[in-house]
Amino acid sequence: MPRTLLVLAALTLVPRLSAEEAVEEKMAPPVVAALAQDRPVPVIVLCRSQLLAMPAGFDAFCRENAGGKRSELRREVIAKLKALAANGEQEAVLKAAGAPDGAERLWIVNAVVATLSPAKIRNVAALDAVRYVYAGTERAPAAGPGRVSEVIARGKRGPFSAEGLVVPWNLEKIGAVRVWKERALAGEGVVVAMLDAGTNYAHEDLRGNIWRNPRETPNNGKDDDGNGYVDDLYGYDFETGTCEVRAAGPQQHGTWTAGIVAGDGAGGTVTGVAPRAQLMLLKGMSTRGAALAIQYALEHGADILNMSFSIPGLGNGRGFWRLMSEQAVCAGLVLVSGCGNFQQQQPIPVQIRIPEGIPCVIGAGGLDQDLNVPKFCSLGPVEWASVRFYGDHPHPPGLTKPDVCGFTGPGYPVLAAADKGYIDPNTKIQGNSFSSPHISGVAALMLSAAPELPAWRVREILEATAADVGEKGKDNRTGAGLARAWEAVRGAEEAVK
Ligand SMILES: [Ca+2]
Ligand SMILES: [Ca+2]
Ligand SMILES: [Ca+2]
Repeated sequence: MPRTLLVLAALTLVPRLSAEEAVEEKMAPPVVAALAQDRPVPVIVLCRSQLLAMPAGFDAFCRENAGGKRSELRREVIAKLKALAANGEQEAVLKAAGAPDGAERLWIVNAVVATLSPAKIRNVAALDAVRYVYAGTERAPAAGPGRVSEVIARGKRGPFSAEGLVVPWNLEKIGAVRVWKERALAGEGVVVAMLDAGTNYAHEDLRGNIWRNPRETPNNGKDDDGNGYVDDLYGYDFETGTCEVRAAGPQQHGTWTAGIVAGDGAGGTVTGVAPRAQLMLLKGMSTRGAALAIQYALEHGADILNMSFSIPGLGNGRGFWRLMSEQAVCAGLVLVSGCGNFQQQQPIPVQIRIPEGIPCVIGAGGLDQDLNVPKFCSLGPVEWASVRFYGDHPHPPGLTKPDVCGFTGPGYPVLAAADKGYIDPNTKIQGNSFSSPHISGVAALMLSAAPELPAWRVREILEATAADVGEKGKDNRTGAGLARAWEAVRGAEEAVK
């Protein structure tokens, strides 16, 4: 048979999608389901052009930039991402959507967040400029100015010393104490962004370490630095559209996690792995909130993003998170997330969720004081075979997670909700929300020693220097084992020599 006829024969065998089916193929199943209900739906529209190919682009980028400097990568990658976001595809989306109120253009991924009617979603999905329409979770809040409740005076800080302070076992066992003492490193020059539920920045053990937006005048009702956010002094709450990021009430998740990163012992007990790191305070734990938070963190100089939360059931939306995370890591942001507390509630391979199940996100598993895995800790592996545009890591065997372990508690003090004091002994509060800031703290010590270390190397070095636990080698209960700050700092220094 002549070659052309063979090709024609092959073509006729492929079932042809109708135009309508082809458009629906570009929508996540929850979006398709919502179309039938004839009401506006929050969506995230993924445009055609992206920095990284899915799934292989991230590993290729890391290989090509193995000798890169983190500060240069940040500048270059942000510039490339912003150029992609301005290439006309987002304009085409907004036009096809009828310029909807409240639409937000992103650049960390070339995408548009909007709430659209079914007819407009069909218009948008039909565009060549659109690769996929993910389900969104919320409408953009009507931004209110808000106020920060206290403007903390900045004092000069001397070098960190734990002399005369109580230092709990978890900081000793993870190796932080040795790094402070022998290397005089405590996270100096490193900004850790906390994407959490609000933090009591007035706590005496945190207030010396709260990051401040240097070009924003607080509480004047103006966006002084022109970044789109009014009075964002310590960070921003992307969920409610206000600058106030202080936690209220007795359950202060964000105060506990912040304390484990950088509690400096001003009240007598050191709680933080990196007591001279600075904390940028961000809120917004949805897909939209996290995208805006990551953009903010990158543009305002954060080095690490701690995410002590976990989102189930995102379906193909996991792919959006993975692309966003990979592009953020390329731009020099170290991403850390606790592996969750769902061992007895959900099956493998979905116990470890988003963001901690993403390959480039450092998934922090948990150990107790005796290096046993508490029975609530989520276990790996994680599958990616079902996720649109990725399709790698089929289960079994899946992607091995966690990556490395911190301590879940209880048994060490955490910060009290009031402006001073500790919950000590900490007999009840525990979880992988606490494992994560241990790892963020160790990462802060590493970047304090080696600021130009590319972000993806942090996970590799943490794993290579961890103390193996349980089954030999990296395993699905404890990852590479317990993080060791001293060895990780040395590894980071070695890597940038
Ligand atoms: Ca501002
Ligand atoms: Ca202002
Ligand atoms: Ca092991």
